[in-house]
Amino acid sequence: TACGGGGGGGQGGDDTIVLGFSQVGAESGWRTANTESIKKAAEEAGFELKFSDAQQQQENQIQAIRSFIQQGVDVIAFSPVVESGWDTVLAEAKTAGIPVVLTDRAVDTDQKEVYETFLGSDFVEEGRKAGRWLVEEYADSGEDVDIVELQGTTGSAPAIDRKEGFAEIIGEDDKFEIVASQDGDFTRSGGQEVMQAFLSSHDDIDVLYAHNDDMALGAIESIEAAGLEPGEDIKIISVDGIKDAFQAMADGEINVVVECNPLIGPQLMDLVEKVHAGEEVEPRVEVEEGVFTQDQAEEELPNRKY
Ligand code: GYE
Repeated sequence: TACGGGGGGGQGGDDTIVLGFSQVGAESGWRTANTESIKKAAEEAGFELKFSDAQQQQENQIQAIRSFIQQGVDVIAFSPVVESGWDTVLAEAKTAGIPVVLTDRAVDTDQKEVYETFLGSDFVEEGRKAGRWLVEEYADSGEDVDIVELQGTTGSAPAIDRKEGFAEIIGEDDKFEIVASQDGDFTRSGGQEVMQAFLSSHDDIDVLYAHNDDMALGAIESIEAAGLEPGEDIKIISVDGIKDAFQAMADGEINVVVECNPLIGPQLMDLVEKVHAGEEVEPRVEVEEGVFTQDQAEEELPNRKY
């Protein structure tokens, strides 16, 4: 009857909540922190967690969800790698009577009531915050500002929304132009390779907007390799706020980071418990986040938890 010590492998009693979680992958510092937060919070909540890593492939996620359904877990949660293509498997979970909670990334569906709630950030707003910083930074300049954009995984909610929010704000002034925009898959190597290609086809890049820190950090290597100074010759805006990006900001290499908080494990477990108990939950639960610039980086660095 002891309910402590979830890590020991012994299955809890009948009332232990079994949660199946399908994670996107391990593509970024953000994702690693997110996974740790979820595992720790599940353990603290006394849930049995079945965790599956999809290695950024939708097929793997669909397979994992089907296997959770087969095993008859109590609740399924997942962070969908891309927005579309979920209708069938979500309908299967619904038919099986297993509630689904979306975390971090949203899905695009017309189906009604196929998931209980979505816990995550407002990615459009993150893109707007990035755009607002840029507009302010170049407020006194009459010259054209040539921007390159490193997009996150094609078809993923954060890539679609961060692009949209940013474009909405910079679109208010003609001097801003996105001269190239490409998928770097949210990874350091992706950022490095795509930035290298951008640099070889464009001579006058003023700004890099990267949809996450890992791509920005990869891009910094290519900018340096091209004999340019990141943060000076090319201003860099990125999203997430991992420690390495704060270090790069403190070193003057990244100019601004829009925060996206991955530490959503405790909020997720809370929602899982509620939907399991059949309680009403809000259809959308948001995460709080800020914007940080170089002058705050040094001071904020010791406070960063991811
Ligand atoms: O920004 C990126 C990660 O979905 C918000 O995924 C998440 C994004 C995050 O790979 O670093």
